[in-house]
Amino acid sequence: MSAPRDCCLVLLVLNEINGLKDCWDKLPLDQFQEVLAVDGGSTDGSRAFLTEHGIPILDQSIPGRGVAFRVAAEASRAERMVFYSPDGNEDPADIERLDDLLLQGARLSIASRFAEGSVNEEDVSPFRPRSWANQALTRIANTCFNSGQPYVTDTINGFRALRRADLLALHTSVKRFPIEYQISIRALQRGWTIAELATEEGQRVGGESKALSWPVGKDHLKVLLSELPRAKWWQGNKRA
Ligand SMILES: Nc1nc2c(ncn2[C@@H]2O[C@H](COP(=O)(O)OP(=O)(O)O)[C@@H](O)[C@H]2O)c(=O)[nH]1
Ligand SMILES: [Mg+2]
Repeated sequence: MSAPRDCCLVLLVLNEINGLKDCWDKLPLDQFQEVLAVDGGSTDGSRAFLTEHGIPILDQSIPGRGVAFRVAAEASRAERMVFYSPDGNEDPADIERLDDLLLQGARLSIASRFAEGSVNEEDVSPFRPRSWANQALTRIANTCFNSGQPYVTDTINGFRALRRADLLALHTSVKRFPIEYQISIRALQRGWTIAELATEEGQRVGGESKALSWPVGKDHLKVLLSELPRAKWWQGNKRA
């Protein structure tokens, strides 16, 4: 058997008992030196399920996925981290692939719902507001912050991996959902190699999405505005 990866598999959990039960046997837990759950305050039995399966649970003093990312990075001792949401949207088969991309030289790897060959949860419907908003925000991020990297097709999906020290060094500040957008923008600003794999996004298994479209969309715009002073053309103008 190969040695476990020097990588932490982080489970981001807020009331995901159905998703946890559904994906559990497909998670490559024995391949990871460390597996941690960050819980945003579940009351549906998710905590008991994780405890029964021997997974340490980290608590957050305030809710939000952004906070959860930092709680995990501060507690982990592994070199690399894969962030996984056990809600049915993310394919467990991609977990190790994301870490492989880091081992092959990427500084950030992302499971893309919009790369060629990928599937996203709205593909079943002709009306795809979430995909359109995601792709528009991704286009803006590339236009403003990507200088010479291949186009990043999904700057927003949370299913991703990076080195723990890199995550800490980005000094992220977002408390809620747009944490991934801030990470992607800051990685683009720094010219990091970003590798994507085409993923098949599944449908949510039970529970509810906590990402309400309009408030989350607004939060993404706020992140974008706060990062704009570091956009490439803005920096260019300042130097001129
Ligand atoms: N630890 C933690 N996890 C969260 C929080 N908010 C959402 N999550 C988890 O993040 C994942 C993605 O959330 P979800 O509502 O499905 O967002 P969507 O996939 O964009 O609709 C799920 O596994 C949630 O349980 C939070 O505040 N803290
Ligand atoms: Mg989800």
